[in-house]
Amino acid sequence: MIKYQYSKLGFYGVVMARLNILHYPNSQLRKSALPVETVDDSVRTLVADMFETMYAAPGIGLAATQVNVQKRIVIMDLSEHKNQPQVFVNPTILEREGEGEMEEGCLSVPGFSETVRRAERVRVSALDLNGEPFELEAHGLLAVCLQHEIDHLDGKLFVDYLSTLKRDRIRKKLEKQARLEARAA
Ligand code: GNR
Ligand code: NI
Repeated sequence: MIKYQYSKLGFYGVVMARLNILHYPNSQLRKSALPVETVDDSVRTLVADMFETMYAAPGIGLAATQVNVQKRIVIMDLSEHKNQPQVFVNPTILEREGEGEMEEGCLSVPGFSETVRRAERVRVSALDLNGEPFELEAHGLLAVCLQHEIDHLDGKLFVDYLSTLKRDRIRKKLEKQARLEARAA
């Protein structure tokens, strides 16, 4: 179904742009994204560019916040062959159940991964790329990824679940990295 959306949109043959991914501690990552009012071509173009960006990174999920767009849009592809794109516009967690831990990484926190505790199962509502509402029950990696991405839309990062000590260490290393990159540019 999603593959259909993907090809129906004509993502193939369209010029897609690779977007810049913001890195922690960039303050833009702390903004709360606004709901999408209409799923129109501008949203579909953004989604296509987000896929280009996510696949190139490479990553398994991406929130619009990470590419400096304050809209409630999340994309994901958890498949081995990167052929199962999933899109969630205005995603909302309706229910959470249980608890689980998983090692998480983030394209906005490059080079670091830490264990994070989240709900084991979630029920999520969202709109698809035609603006049609759908609901989905998720567990495992999909549940983790949905919570991780929806956190991004609320200005939250996985480092927020870590101790201050760990978070500050990561922040200082990435600040230094950003300084070096700014000097090289
Ligand atoms: O690519 C990603 N991998 C990942 C692994 C474990 C838990 C969450 C993720 S999401 C991450 C991409 C990303 O930063 N999405 O916001
Ligand atoms: Ni992330």
